[in-house]
Amino acid sequence: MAKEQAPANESAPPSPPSERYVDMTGAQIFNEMLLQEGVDVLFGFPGGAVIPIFDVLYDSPLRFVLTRHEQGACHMADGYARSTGKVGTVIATSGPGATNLVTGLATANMDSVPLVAFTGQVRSNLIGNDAFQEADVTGITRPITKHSFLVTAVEDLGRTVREAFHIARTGRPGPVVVDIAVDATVNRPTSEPSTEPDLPGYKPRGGGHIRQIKAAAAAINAAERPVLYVGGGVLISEAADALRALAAKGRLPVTTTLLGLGAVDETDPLSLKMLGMHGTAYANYAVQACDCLVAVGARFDDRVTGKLETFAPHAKTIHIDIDPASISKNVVVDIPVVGDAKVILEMMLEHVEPRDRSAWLGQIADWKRKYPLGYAKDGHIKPQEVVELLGKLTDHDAIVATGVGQHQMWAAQFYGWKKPRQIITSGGLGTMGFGCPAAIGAQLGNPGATVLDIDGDGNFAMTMVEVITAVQQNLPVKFIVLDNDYLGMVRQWQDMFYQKRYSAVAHPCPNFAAVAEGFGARGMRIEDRAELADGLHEALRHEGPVVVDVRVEPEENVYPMVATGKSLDEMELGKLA
Ligand SMILES: Cc1ncc(C[n+]2csc(CCOP(=O)(O)OP(=O)(O)O)c2C)c(N)n1
Ligand SMILES: [Mg+2]
Repeated sequence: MAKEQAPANESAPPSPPSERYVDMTGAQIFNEMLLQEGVDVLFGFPGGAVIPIFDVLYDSPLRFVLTRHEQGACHMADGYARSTGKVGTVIATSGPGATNLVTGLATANMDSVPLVAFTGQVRSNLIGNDAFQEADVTGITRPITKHSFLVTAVEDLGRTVREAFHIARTGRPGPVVVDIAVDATVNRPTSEPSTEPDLPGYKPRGGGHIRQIKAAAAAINAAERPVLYVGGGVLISEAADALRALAAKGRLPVTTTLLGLGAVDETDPLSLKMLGMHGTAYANYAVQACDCLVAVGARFDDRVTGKLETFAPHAKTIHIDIDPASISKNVVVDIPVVGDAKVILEMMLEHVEPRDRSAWLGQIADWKRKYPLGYAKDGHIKPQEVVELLGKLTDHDAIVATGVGQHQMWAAQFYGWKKPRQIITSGGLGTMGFGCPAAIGAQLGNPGATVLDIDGDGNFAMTMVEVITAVQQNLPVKFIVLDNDYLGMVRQWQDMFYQKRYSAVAHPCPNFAAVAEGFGARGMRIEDRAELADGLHEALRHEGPVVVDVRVEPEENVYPMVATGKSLDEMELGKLA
């Protein structure tokens, strides 16, 4: 645990450590920069090249969270960042410590999550010599980060750390690596260095162009069947209120991507829930029938569009995004608006007019009645009913991390989302093992909140070692494993497209409850529907971390499903109740 800061002596102020960076070691400057940036939690794992930094952390008011694996640390920083909107921070040593961050960095990069990762590097005069625990970390991480820096001189350290935070949190956010040669942490600067960011070539966009905004509003006003298609960018830019106001004023139905869940309250009649491969039938039908599609902070991912050539075939498309590289990348759009979603939506609100859309909304209500999300509640416990119950028992108000697979889709479909930053999930990279550590990071950033990890057995087995971290940090995360003994999503594809030839998907698991007890957490195992509601209720009431191994129907499939290469309206609907 980090130490408490020594209380200030009011009568006779102690001579403070010099405030001049020239008197500090690089490691002390590093600590000072993190404090100035408002960092309160740093996740990570030590090693030779970062011992000087850890020596300073020993006395720092920063809370350092020692994880069991660097991948866990990176996902924790990610969960912290997604759930709070602040920059997450992680530190690892050179070589293997740094390479263990790679999956976490790529995960954050694909989902535009602001992270700063500090990695130790070998002594600067040894770089390139195949020194012990040397890896070309800036080279390895450049394609999977927003930016990466190598610091070899202590004079550059403070400024570079601040530049990293600036780049991570502004524009389209993303992960930034600062690779620091060990001598830059041990040495003191030769003269007083500036710590002001100096990035003349970096100019993130602000608000959008008024002409484009007016054109977009005019297209919406002229439309008979508009749909708002909302991605994670809306949550990142804190634009949910503006979006809700716009939808209400224009009577505009809203569908969201996986990362956009929570941008609208799903109980609002204007909500179509999620679209895409496992989206609702009514969202997909609406997109295919709409005459104006307004994409906000979304990137036309292939899991959303299905067959590109037939995606939203009748629509005039408007695309609001802060990243100009996202515009017309997959779908050529009619009206691009580049800039911050919140600023643009607030401006658009003035120009979008109230319209009677009862015919269109009536059609949508009809689809909702005909094709609701559903499942048959027979036989074994169904994974969908576990998610539904969790939604009810937590008043749809918990922060929910997930792994990747069937359970992730059921969480998305059945929890009942109502607010931003509620779902913490790996959308772009689809990283198995994300849920457990991300939930821990989210709990650290939201001490009073109920935080769940709705996980799959395969995912949980990958990173459940971090339950030990939750125990040590005394974090009351509820890990709910939808345990179907299968790598279920892969099994589903083999079931539907490979004649049930189940190759390498049977995934017999340990008794997760027993393992959890071994880790010092509470463990529970639920096999019977009769025990389900009480069991979950008890788990939620438990004050510490708890792992609930829920044995669910092994061969349940996720529906609706748009098979690869099919259009959105060519869904397999399955047995919708
Ligand atoms: C690191 C990683 N490896 C492999 C995959 C491919 N994959 C996606 S879902 C999945 C199965 C997940 O199994 P489980 O955790 O049991 O969840 P379920 O689908 O059964 O709910 C696999 C192997 C992935 N997404 N990430
Ligand atoms: Mg499974």
